[in-house]
Amino acid sequence: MTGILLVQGDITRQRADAIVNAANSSLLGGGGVDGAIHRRGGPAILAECRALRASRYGRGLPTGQAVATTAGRLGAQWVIHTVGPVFSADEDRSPLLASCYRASLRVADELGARTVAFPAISTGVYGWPMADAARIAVAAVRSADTAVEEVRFVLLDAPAYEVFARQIG
Ligand code: AR6
Repeated sequence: MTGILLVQGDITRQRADAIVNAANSSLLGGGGVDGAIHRRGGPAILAECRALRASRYGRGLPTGQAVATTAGRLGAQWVIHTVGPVFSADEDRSPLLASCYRASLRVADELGARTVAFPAISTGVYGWPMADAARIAVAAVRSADTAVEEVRFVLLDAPAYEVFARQIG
């Protein structure tokens, strides 16, 4: 069974087999978690992302999918990049958000990663309300068929941590 752990802090300070990046389709970096991961992880991550764009993902990584690179200087072996959906009040994109967690855990299984740290995907620049995102994230992880032993949600601030804590129950 996969254990779920909550941590408040900066995901780039975590030690885990894999750290998940809330990326965008370009895989070439951005703000938020993505910016922090590339800054602290160093240029090796971007080099592998560029190579992915030149090969398998010429059109970018589609929303809801995931792909791994080295973690560079981070305290992990791999970064798993996934692209969350932009929140929409008119359209239910929650299957895509759930897919980010499931696809990332599938990639983790392929790599043999046993501990995986996730940020709250789509809740920053992409505008997803935290409580709804937490509900989707926890349900997706709980229902995933995975060999990952520990999923750690790493929440930047206390309000986000509290929202996830309520969701875990
Ligand atoms: N550690 C943990 N959580 C963090 C950190 C950190 N270092 N930094 C931010 N958060 P976001 P998204 C929280 O915007 O919404 C980028 O430009 C943040 O408070 O990183 O999926 C990409 O390139 C929020 O709760 O990801 C994409 O273009 C959550 O992490 C776009 O943003 C996610 O915020 C992706 O947007």
